[in-house]
Amino acid sequence: MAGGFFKRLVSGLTKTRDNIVAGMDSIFRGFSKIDEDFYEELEEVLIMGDLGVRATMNILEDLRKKVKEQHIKEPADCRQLLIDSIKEQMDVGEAEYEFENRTSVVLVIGVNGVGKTTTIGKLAGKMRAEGKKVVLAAADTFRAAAGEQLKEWANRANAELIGGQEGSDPASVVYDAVAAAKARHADILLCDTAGRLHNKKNLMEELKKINRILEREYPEAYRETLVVLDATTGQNALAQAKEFSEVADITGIILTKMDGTAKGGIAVAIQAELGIPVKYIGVGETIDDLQKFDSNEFVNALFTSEEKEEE
Ligand SMILES: Nc1nc2c(ncn2[C@@H]2O[C@H](COP(=O)(O)OP(=O)(O)OP(=O)(O)O)[C@@H](O)[C@H]2O)c(=O)[nH]1
Ligand SMILES: [Mg+2]
Repeated sequence: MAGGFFKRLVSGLTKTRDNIVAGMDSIFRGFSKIDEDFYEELEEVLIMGDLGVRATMNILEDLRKKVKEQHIKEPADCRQLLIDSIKEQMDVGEAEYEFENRTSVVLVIGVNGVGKTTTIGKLAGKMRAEGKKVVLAAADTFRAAAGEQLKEWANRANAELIGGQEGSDPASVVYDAVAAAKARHADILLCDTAGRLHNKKNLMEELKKINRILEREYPEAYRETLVVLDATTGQNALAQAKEFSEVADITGIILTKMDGTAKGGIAVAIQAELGIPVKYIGVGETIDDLQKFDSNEFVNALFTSEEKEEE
């Protein structure tokens, strides 16, 4: 099971593990029987670990039921039941990556600073490495340096960039980018958007406009709308995901800054509460720091100690 990939995930989740699993294990060790106090302490660890209220309640309910049915007496015997239950909570079916194999448009949305532009750069790098033709649309015309930043990523990834003047209409940038993507027979068009729209109504209007252009100009393309969330913001990220799901048909989530955060449990909350798959996680600032997300693997990595992995 080792392998560099899993090892990196295990090591990236160190703080989250210290936050959640260490707390759980001390409860399993500290309690001699399964009573109300035991459940209450577990609840606190799960909530503090950013698993979210709903997932926490479901997990505990499931645990109580299994403890009863299987006549479990030892707190330590609950560990595996909890792991299984967390996995069940996160089950949203297998994440689909069809857009990677088809002619597609990926719209990347999220509030400012979460890592949209960086993630697009990483995705572009990944697709280019697979030999795909990639076009980037710099549809964040709101922030002065946004186009330049994406341009650097385009150079790094060796992808083509279509941009517009600062303050120009993002939908018109998307229009131009679609034309370019068609002319060059691109496999994938990645659209960066502005994170700084003053309110929900503006955001909704802008997304609507962009979607209209895509539907009209590029109906043959497979559509993917990914919301980028900063894992270090914990419950705030969950709230953002909810807001975006009200204004857009989200097909997946990208959780960034999973490296070094203690709040990785938010991945559980998002899948359990919203039923939207986390498709990628960002684990650093360089072009290679984007990984596909698999919840089983995530939970396994969370409950594996680094020492054990090295044995
Ligand atoms: N450690 C770490 N840093 C990241 C990750 N993803 C993005 N960042 C950093 O987060 C900061 C913001 O990233 P951007 O890509 O500019 O975020 P954005 O959402 O495009 O921001 P706006 O365009 O201002 O809305 C940068 O310093 C990135 O290097 C990640 O997975 N891990
Ligand atoms: Mg940006």
